Amino acid sequence: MNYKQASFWIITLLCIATSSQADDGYRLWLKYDLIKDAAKRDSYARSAQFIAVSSNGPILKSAAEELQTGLQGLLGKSVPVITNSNGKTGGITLSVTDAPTADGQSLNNEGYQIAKRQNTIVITSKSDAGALYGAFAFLRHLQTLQSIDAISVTSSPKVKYRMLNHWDNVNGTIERGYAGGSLWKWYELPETIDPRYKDYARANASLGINGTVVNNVNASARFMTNEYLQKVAALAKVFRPYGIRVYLSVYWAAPKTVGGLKTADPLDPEVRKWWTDKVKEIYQAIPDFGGLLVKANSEGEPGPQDYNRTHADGANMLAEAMKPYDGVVIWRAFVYKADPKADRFKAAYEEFTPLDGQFNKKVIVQVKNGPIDFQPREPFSPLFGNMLQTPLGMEFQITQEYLGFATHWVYEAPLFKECLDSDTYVKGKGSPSGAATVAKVVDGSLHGYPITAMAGVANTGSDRNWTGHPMAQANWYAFGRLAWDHTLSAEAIANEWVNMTLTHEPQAVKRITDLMLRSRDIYVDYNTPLGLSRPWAGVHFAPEPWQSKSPRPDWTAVYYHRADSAGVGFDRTATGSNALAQYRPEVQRQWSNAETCPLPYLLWFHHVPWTKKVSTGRTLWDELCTRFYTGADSVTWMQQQWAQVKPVVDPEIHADVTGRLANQHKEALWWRDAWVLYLQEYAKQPIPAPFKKPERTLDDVKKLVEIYQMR
Ligand code: GCV
Repeated sequence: MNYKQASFWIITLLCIATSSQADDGYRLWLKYDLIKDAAKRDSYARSAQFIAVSSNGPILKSAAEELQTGLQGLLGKSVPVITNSNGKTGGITLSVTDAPTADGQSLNNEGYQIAKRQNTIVITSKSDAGALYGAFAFLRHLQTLQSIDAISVTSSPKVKYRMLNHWDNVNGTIERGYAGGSLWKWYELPETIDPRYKDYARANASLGINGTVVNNVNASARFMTNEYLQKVAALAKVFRPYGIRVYLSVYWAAPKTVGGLKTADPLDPEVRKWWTDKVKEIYQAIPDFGGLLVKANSEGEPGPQDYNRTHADGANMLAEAMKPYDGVVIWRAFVYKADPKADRFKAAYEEFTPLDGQFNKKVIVQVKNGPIDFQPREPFSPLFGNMLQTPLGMEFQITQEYLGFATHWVYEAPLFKECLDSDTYVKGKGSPSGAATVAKVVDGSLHGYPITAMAGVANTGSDRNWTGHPMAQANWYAFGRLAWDHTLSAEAIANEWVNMTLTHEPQAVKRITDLMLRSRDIYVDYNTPLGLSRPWAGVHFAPEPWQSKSPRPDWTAVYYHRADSAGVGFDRTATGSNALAQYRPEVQRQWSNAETCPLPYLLWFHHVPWTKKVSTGRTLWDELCTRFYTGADSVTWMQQQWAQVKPVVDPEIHADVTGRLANQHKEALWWRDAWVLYLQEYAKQPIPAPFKKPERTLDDVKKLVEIYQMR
């Protein structure tokens, strides 16, 4: 071997060695790396000698294929798929049956049971999709190193439609996307199918997500053309074997833009016919099409109100068109008008509660978790306590529009849980006693809604690791797990995800889980503590609490925090906008008194004097400063915790997160300084000890922010 050949081999071997170590995050939580503990591997392998599948349907095929891939990776052995076990034991059987489960536990159509019977793992379900979810749940069991000796898991989804909403545009950009461009290559579809589409479907199916709205709610009319429907149909074909149905966002004026009609009035017979024909065309292209999502008369989008019709008129017209098919209409309640005197907080309630009971039974009204817009901390939307006759779907935002984009590490499960576990105090059929939580409204158990839904605005993009920030994968994961079962705890989900994605080392698992669980409160502390909200302008990233100029008052920052020489916060009690009246009396009682209102919501509902003592014993000003300073300092704690786990986390992921945390710290200080220097101009109070006055001036911070606004 000459010198050239030798160096070629050295470089090649080095490359192989490094690439087999480095983890680019593409595999998400479906890593299936070889389990290091040989005894554990052997114990699993004894029950994984074959995979028996009774039929060859596409979804069952996916389930068997996933089990094969997973077992190959985790156990390092190839497991055959057979169609009939012929009484053999020691394998895994996927059994789709209508018969009751062995122990009589009930399953709904997509649920599964995993049990060990005579040395065989039996995954029982009523549908092929249930078997697929059971297969993923079994793999999760192995990935989290749990014993399968007496495995007994029974699980059914609590919500029927569990979906991602992609705000992806036809030109490949994503509205509020921070992980690259769109996953969907519209210009290449339908002829070219990116293999990534299948991995996207696998990841979603592993969580039980069964629907995806592929285009932005600020919708393009193009999706209502046959040209684009063929592209969407090609995606649907890839997703189908994973139990995922495709949905489309609707541009309300499509009958005009695409159909050449003079109007989009929902009561116009020609418009109605146009939609009936269009829906028929959609189902011809995509027989299992899931339904239509509509943002109407919101933020400049057209809608039925343009013709003096109501949201119900619009939704019901589409529902009529959908009548022959197994699909739904999802109508968003995210509406507010540019009224300088109004409180935006109240808008959705005011427009939608008068329509309760007027919607067609195929309609779900999709409500954002809070009344404003996905803020780092919001009280639950009052609609959840006030639409007893209308199925309300939950809309969470997974993408971190207001949570630091892909720079800040914020684990969102505590945010989702906080809303889901909030008590609306509404009386329902399902739970006249006990907490009437938002979750029970959404899952239909309280009012007996026939259809139920939970949606998450996706944080996926074309970045190799899907979500930009590697830790943001946990937010996709957590959304999916909670959409399946909202009773899971944020901690249990984090623990599962860390084990599957980062490390099994117990101390590191605990450290990372703790870090995740605190991360959202830390962000809130340096960003919008005590119920401050929406301190941003256009980009929703840089602090701009001073921003007061906009064509619309409700698009300024000062509209929300209302800082003045007397104090800060939005008075939403009876002396102010009285938005509190939209909640049940029990909720009003908790929040209407500034003395007893929980601190996290204080400035959402009260304009509080700077020197007023709050429940911690500090004055409001001191408490705010304490939050801003300790919040920003806590990012240093996050950095220290993360540094500790370096030996047991993949080096590429570790380095990536280390860089992002450094950035987060820099920006947290920036948030802190922007807020305290700005508010100090009104509060006229010193920064309390032991905190030190920022070294920069308010002008310095404003200049920094200007950079982020430059074109
Ligand atoms: C898709 C917020 C976002 C918009 C988004 C809108 C909505 O206002 O900033 O980008 O538009 O919510 O949810 O419709």
